[in-house]
This record gives sequence, C-alpha cells and structure tokens, in this order.
Amino acid sequence: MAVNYKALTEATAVEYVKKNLDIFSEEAALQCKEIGDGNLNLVFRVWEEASEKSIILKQALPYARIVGEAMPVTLERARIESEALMLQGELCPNLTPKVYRFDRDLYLIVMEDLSDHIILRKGLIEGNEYPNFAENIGVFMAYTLFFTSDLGMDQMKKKQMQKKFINPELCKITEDLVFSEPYFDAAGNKIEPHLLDRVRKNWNNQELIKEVAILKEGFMTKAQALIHGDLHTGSVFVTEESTKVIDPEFAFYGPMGFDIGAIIGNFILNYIAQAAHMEEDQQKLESYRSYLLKSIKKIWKEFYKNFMELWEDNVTAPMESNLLYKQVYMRNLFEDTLGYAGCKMIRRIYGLAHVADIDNIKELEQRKKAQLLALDIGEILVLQRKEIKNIDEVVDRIKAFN
Ligand code: SR1
Ligand code: MG
Repeated sequence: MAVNYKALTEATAVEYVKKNLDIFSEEAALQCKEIGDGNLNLVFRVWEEASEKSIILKQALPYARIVGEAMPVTLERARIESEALMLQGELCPNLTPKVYRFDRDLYLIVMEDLSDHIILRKGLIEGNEYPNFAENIGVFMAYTLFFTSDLGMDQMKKKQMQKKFINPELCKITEDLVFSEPYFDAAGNKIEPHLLDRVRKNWNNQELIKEVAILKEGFMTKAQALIHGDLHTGSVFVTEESTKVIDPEFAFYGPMGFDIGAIIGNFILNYIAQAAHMEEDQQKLESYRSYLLKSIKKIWKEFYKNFMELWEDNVTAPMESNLLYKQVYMRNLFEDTLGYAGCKMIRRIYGLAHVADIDNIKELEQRKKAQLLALDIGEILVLQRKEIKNIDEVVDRIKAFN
C-alpha cells in the first residue's frame, strides 16, 4: 500500500479540503458527511452552507466495503477510475461528472457534487421516469466505445491505452462474481433458502454453464474498447433532463456488449420488481412497465444509431467500411449484449452482491416470484441470444411472462 495512504474520516476529509483545495474560501465553515452506499469505496460530501458550494471526495479503501478486510482490493482502481472519468469526460462532457483532482497518495478523486441528481436505480425503484436517459446513455455508450475501439482510434494508440487500463484485480472480481461463482456452491453466494432448488438447477445445467463460460471467455479476451465495466443503474446519476455516468473503476479493454448488457439487464430487473412495488396501483404499474420496456428498446436503438453514424463518419478504410462486416459486427455485439445482460441478472439474484430493486420486496412470495422470473429471463437471454432476432423480440419475450 502507498506509504502516505490513510483512509479519511469526516473530520480529516475537511482538513484535506482546507489544506489542498482552493474551492472554498479560507474562512469557510465546512461540513462533511460520508454518504457512500456502494460496495467498495468511501464517499464524502463536503459543503459550505453560506456559499452553497459543495464537492465530492471519493476514496478507495484497500478492501471491498461490502465484505470488509477479508476481501482486499487494489487501491489502483481509483487511478483507473479517475483516468476513465477524464477520458469519458472528453468524449461526452455533458454525461460525466467533472474531475477536479486525483490524489495519488490517498487514492482519492475530488469531483463535482451531483446531489441535485438521484441514483438511477433509486429513481426507478421510486417509479420515476427519465425521458432523456435512454438517448443519453445510447450516446454515452456509442461515443465512449467507438472512440476507444480499433474503429475509432489509431491501433498503436489503442494498444498503449490497453496497457494503461489493464485492470486485472477488478476484472477478477467480475470473472468470479458475474461468471464463475453463480454456477457452483461458492462461499460468497448469498442464496435465500427458498431459491436453493432453483439455484441447484443452474449448478447442474451444463448447457447454461457452457454458454456462460463462452461469455466469460469473451470478457477475458475480447479487447474491443475501453468499457465502463460496471454500467448498472447504480452507476448513473439522473434528473429528468440530465444523465451523468459515474464509477468506472472496473474500466478495462473488454467486450462492448458487457456495458450495454449491464444497463439493459438492470432495467429488466427493475421491470420484474415493479410488479411487487406497484402492486397496489395496477394502472400505474402498467404504464411504468411500458415506460421501462420502451426504454430498453430505445437504449439499444439509440446506441445502434449513434454508433453506426460514428462509423459512417469516421471510418474510410475499405475493409472496415464493408457493409457485410458492419452487419456481422453489430449482430455479434447484439448477441453479446443479450448474453451479458442475462449473466448480470442471474448474479444479482443469488451471487455476492444483490440489487435493491429485488431485495427491497418485503413480502416473501412476491420476492420469490420476482427472483425466479429474473433467473428464467436471464437464462433465456444467455441460452437463446443467437436466436433472438432483435431488441423488439427481447421485449416481446419479457412481456409474454405476464
Ligand atoms: C465486491 S464488489 C461487488 C460488486 O459491486 C460492484 O458494483 C460490481 O458490480 C461488483 O461485482
Ligand atoms: Mg460501482
């Protein structure tokens, strides 16, 4: 660990700001609260009442917060996160928080406070609609993935970038938690007793395990673009107008479909959970579910449209401009997206880290129903990704479970 590293407290976070940053005046009466609720890091909000100025200090801990010191995790993830945020900020300035500073001793990122936004997962659980989100995230994924891939950047520079963004420890977490551990009786799995029979079916489903192993191999070997690496609905801040993508500490050169699948899979989990959350108001449920399904279609379609436009405008080489190649590339990407969406859904039901959408369903029978449905849809996405024709068919298949 770095010699000068020390985890901050609310008091030392204020001292740090006073000593190192000139964002506030010297006399400013600063207040601080640790607000981190993610699986890994400390997050401090520091603000001054009088000027209404505020900032965020995000600091990596040398272990995963969700587990404690028994699960050490490299501090280097904070460097990866700050560099990925800055790069994504260059490509999509309106869709990322501003980074003011990265402190290499403390593995600390000082960045824009987005407290006027809400975490998308929370907003969706509350039943809010975000009319700009699908388009914004489609643009974010198209720009960040295209311009870090061999299509959108010089191949020599891309290989330098691969070196800079090598992220083996965080990739190992994903390899274990998303791909491997849900398919055997791993110690880290958190399995509610009522799911045991269904989970055992997955442990014995050789076809499913084979397909997940293929997807895992893609995750480990397909260095397509600099992906966010953990683009679930907890990694996005929103308002009705604005979208800000945060937390790219899992960024590395991997398969593009892993990002697109993460966001779509998490929308499907919310769709499934709403049957319980909105049980008392069937009209609202129907309209909200329709919003979620429209969003799922739009996320893919906006990504597709923007990515193809970037391809058209930026690639002139005859080989990479070949229409048949483009069709195969996008079809493979679609299949990856579905496969990874399915893996992400399954791991959130009985792996180490669950999602509030499902876990917050208090009534056992309703929670069980949602969990089983998520496992079934996740399995279909993994196993039938090659047969599913397009995103409209994905939505039709989800609807058919009603
Ligand atoms: C130990 S970290 C658990 C999970 O939290 C992150 O958000 C990633 O999804 C990771 O798999
Ligand atoms: Mg995160």
